[in-house]
Parts: sequence; C-alpha cells; structure tokens
Amino acid sequence: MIDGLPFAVFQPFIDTATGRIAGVEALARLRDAEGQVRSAGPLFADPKTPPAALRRLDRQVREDALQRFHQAPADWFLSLNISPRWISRLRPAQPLPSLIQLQRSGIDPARIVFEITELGGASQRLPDVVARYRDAGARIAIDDFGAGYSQLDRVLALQPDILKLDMRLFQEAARGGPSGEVVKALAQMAEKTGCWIIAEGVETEAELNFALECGARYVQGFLFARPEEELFASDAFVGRF
Ligand code: G
Ligand code: G
Ligand code: NA
Ligand code: MN
Repeated sequence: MIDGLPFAVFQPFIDTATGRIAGVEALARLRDAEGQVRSAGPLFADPKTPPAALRRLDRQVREDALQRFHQAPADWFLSLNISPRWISRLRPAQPLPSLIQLQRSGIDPARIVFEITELGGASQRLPDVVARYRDAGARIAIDDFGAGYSQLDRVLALQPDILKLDMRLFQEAARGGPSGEVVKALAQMAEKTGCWIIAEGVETEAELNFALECGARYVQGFLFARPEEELFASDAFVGRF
C-alpha cells in the first residue's frame, strides 16, 4: 500500500535558443493526511513496492498532470515518466494505459514526451513500446542517459527523439572530469543527427555554460526552478542567456 494522495508537480525545461520555458516534466509527489508533501521517488526505486501499486501511482500522477496541462501555453510540451519495471512486465499485445489516458485527455500527442530510463530490465519489451508511443505521435526520451548498464547499441536502436544526460554524469563532466570531452562530443553529435539533448541537474552557471557548449537544446535544474505545484508563468526565465 502507498500512503498519501498522489499528485504531479512540474519542473520546467528551458529552451537554450530563446531562454523561455518550452515544456515541463511531471514528477510524482504524495500528500499525507497532515498535508505534508513527499517525493514518490523512493517508492519507484524500492523493489519491494508492489507492481500494482506502482502502476496505480503512475496512472494517478499522469491523470493529474494531463488534466492540469490543459492550462499550459499551447506551445509547451509535457514530459511523463514511465516506470521501466512496469514495461518489463507488459504482455506483448497489452494496451498501454499511458496511451489510453493520453488519448482520453484530449491533449495533442505531439506535445507529449515519454521518459524511459535505460534500465536493462526493460530492454526486451522496450522496442515495441517505443514504437507504439511513436505511432501515436508522441516523442521518446531516454532518461538518465549514460548511467544505465544497457548496451549503447540497443539504446540508439530505439532512435530516441531526446537524450536526457544523466545528472551525475553531466555534473561530473561540467566539473572538468575525465568524461567531460566525451560527454560534450557525444551530445554535439546527437544534436547533429537530430536527436535533442537535455541537460538535467543544471545547478550552477558553470553547468549552464557546459550545457551550452554541449549544444543542449533544453536545460533543466535548480538554477532555474525546482519542481513546483503550479504551472510556471510562460515568461518566467526569459533573458537569462
Ligand atoms: O522528483 P523526484 O526526486 O521525486 O524523483 C525521484 C525519482 O522518481 C526520479 O528517478 C524520477 O524519475 C522518478 N519519478 C518521479 N515521478 C515519477 C512518475 O510519475 N513515474 C515514474 N515512473 N517515476 C517517477
Ligand atoms: O530520474 P529523473 O531524471 O526523472 O529524476 C529527476 C530528479 O532530479 C527529480 O527528483 C528532480 O526533482 C531532481 N532534480 C531536478 N533538477 C535538479 C537539480 O538541478 N539538482 C538536483 N540535485 N536534482 C534535481
Ligand atoms: Na525523468
Ligand atoms: Mn533523469
């Protein structure tokens, strides 16, 4: 069982070309009886959380996010996290609840990004799931890219629309760590092939500068905003760079 009421908070993506918000990611939170809010992250990470509970949590958070996204500016996208553990349990012809919800919501699928981490356990079913999201008109992001233990060829064979650089890998690279030049070259190459790069975990000006050197299309992080309950004003960050 999961204590508390699930809901979505939003964290913006900033377009590095305009300095404006281009979209938001929905992240799960739980509100307990006393009104205290906590992250649902530990539940997603805990292998003991029952799959049915996770599935319900994901569904409630998506429902809340999709409903409230009707209030967002028309050119924003909405990024939704998909649990890799759930994907690995899918039967081949099973309908995708996230797609059914999306279709019912009336939100244009072209405005939706599904974020999937590159966890190895999901790889069997992943190509088929990705194809179905894509056929529906949504985009696919590989979350925490570079931190998983899956094979690079498998991840790239999915032809993701977006790579979200893993936060720790990115921050380490920005600090001038040994991976820095490789991360930069990889990001630049991805952008050249039409795959967007998102740098997440941008906390400092130095990290923002490194993200710009990488050619990242979007940046996300505490330098701009933490996840918040309300949708942001569309002009919140204009002029920062
Ligand atoms: O924002 P936060 O610190 O709570 O996120 C912690 C972790 O939980 C992150 O890895 C994030 O991807 C994951 N997470 C947050 N919201 C959701 C969600 O709605 N669904 C799934 N599957 N994972 C989520
Ligand atoms: O796995 P996923 O990438 O969805 O998890 C994103 C997590 O990272 C969320 O918990 C979010 O709150 C957190 N996050 C977002 N921006 C930053 C940041 O700039 N610094 C840190 N430390 N965490 C961040
Ligand atoms: Na994510
Ligand atoms: Mn991530």
